[in-house]
Amino acid sequence: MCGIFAYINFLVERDRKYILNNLLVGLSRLEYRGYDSAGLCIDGKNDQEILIYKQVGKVLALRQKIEEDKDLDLNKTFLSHSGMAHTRWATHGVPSERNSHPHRSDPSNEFLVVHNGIITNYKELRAILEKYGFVFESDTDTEAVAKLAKYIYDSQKKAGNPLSFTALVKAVCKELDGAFALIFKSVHYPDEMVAARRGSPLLIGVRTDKKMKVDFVDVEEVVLGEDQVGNQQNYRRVQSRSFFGEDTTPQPIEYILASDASAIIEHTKKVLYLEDDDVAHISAGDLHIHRLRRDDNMSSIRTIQTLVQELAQIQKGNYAHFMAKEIHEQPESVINTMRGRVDFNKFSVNLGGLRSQLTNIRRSRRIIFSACGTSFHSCVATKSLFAELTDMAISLELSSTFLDERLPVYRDDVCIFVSQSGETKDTLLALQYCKERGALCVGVTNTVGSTISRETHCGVHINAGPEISVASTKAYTSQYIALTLIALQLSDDSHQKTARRKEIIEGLYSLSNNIKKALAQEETIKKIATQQFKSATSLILLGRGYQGATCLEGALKIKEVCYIHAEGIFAGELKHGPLALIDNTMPIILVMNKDRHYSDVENAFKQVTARGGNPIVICNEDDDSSLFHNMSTIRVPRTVDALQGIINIIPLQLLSYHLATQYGYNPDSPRNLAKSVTTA
Ligand code: UD2
Ligand code: GLU
Ligand code: MG
Repeated sequence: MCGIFAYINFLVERDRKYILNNLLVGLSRLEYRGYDSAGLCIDGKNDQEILIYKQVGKVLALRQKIEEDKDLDLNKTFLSHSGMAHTRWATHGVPSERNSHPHRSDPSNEFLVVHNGIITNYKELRAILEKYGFVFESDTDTEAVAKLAKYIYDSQKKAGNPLSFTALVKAVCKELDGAFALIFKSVHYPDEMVAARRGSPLLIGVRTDKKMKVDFVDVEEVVLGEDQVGNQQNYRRVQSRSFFGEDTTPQPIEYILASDASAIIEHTKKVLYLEDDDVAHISAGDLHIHRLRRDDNMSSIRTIQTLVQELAQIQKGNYAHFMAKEIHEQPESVINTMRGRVDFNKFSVNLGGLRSQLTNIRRSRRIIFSACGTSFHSCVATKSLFAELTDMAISLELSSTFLDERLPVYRDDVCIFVSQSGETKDTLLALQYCKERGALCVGVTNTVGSTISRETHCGVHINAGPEISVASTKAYTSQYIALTLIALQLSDDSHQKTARRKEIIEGLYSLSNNIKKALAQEETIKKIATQQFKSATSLILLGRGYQGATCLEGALKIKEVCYIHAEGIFAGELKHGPLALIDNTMPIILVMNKDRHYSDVENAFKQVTARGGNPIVICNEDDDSSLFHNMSTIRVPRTVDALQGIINIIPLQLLSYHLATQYGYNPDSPRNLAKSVTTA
């Protein structure tokens, strides 16, 4: 993770040289975490002017750039001042000056923001803000935060309801999804600063001679309110913690905010770790910690209400359903999963979330995967690659049966838990079971701050963005990639496997384009749904090797949203039973790729057609086999065997979507199902 450092002096006279040096040294203490660019902001000729400096590369380069600014008066002194700095590890947009932080609300720098983490709904926010006339200058998710601050500030002021800095930041944070440590600075609130966090660390150090309360006891104001049914016994805590005692005489004081204690420790040993959803306000030497939620006043602000409504509308984009939107988002979501993690020039993978545990994972005796539903299928899909690359014993357990069977788990096991929401109850219970037995627990989740993400020892966020449709689509492809990345990283100490790793990383590089090509088959697939499968009541999906998982997942999609019985079958099993089901009335999909299982699948094809079966074949674009000359085919681009399943699942997602809509079902909320299954 990259870094944030901020410094505020109050009634302690400091010259600009001191302030700048403080910020730059602070950043250099965070350098060990890795970053691709750096930036900072300080006050200009007065506190109505903010100067911003940004540079790609090292903190030293930023320092040199600032030193080259001959107009900058380094001797100018400030009795009170707030400045902030950032090292960036890009998640959205390439490392470049324009994408470096701080980001601003507008050309006159009214609001400045530094951010660690990812705002997953930035696109929707950006679309709205652009509609209101904001002109974006970067490709980052962060910029939307700065612009949103100005938008809310301006509109509340116009409505005769000017907001305090804290109230403003709260209003902004409530609209943000994802993970953040954020610091705001504004010309409207000179010498003040507001910091907020959710999911990404942030702490505050204080340097003062003033006597502090040793511990930060909650100042609890109990307000008697009415709950929704009118019972007058609903206590509400007004959560604002004051840092000091009753003495309110202004005293000289300095604050240091950072994402990591290593940058604070040389200034002070008195630090306070912010918790998730804390909002810290520093003003006139005082620090107040507020809570983001429970401030009911905010929800009555009109601008924000309209914003929320528009957000919901815009979220669906031009699609009729979230499921369609999410299927079509995949060329982009797969890139987000890899962003900042894969170096396509050096053919290497670097997962920040696993770094500290890599040696332990490599030393372990076996890997156990545990998940449910689609997440389980992503484990099935990547299992053989794990075995191939890591040479470790691999086992795969449905979370619910894991507990039913009370399987033995040992201290030298690594258990990988996969869950989109990070709240899946069965998986969470399996996690607790393995943790109690001393296994190293690794999470693969889409939701930063979720229970599984917090309870696991380490893990990887798949960064697919919010998935709203109950039927999972983009989370599957991103889980598939995240697991592939873990396997690649675990094997990067093996020279033997270099060529194989390279081949897969090349496949990852062209994945997004290949998904686009698969999506371009939509009309063909729609025709199959509306013509060939129109009255299907049952469906069989056949495949082998890597494509077994594709068939299981494709069948699950069809069950979930079309309410048709569908079954994914490993083709090697045909003759052991399922062949009895085949006749000329049974709808069949056969997945047949040019990989080492091709001839085996050819056999399955023959077995099926010999019994009157008329399968629809999902095959590669370049497959000119005469076998299925007269059959319906869905042609997809060819990629490396281990990734082919990511491409192949696209037509099946589209097929289930179009089948569901032609029956008049709403695929976003299938009957009897909930998005995240939080009951066991
Ligand atoms: C982190 C930041 C990212 C960016 C990047 C820069 C967050 C959430 N991510 O991404 O925005 O700044 O660093 O290097 O701030 N974890 C679990 N269980 C799980 C998933 C994750 O314990 O199920 C842990 C993981 O071990 C790590 C942290 O959560 O300590 C963040 O995981 P990540 O995958 O988001 O990490 P990374 O380095 O890709
Ligand atoms: N998501 C932000 C960006 O890409 C912040 C990344 C970071 O944590 O440095 O600019
Ligand atoms: Mg000042």
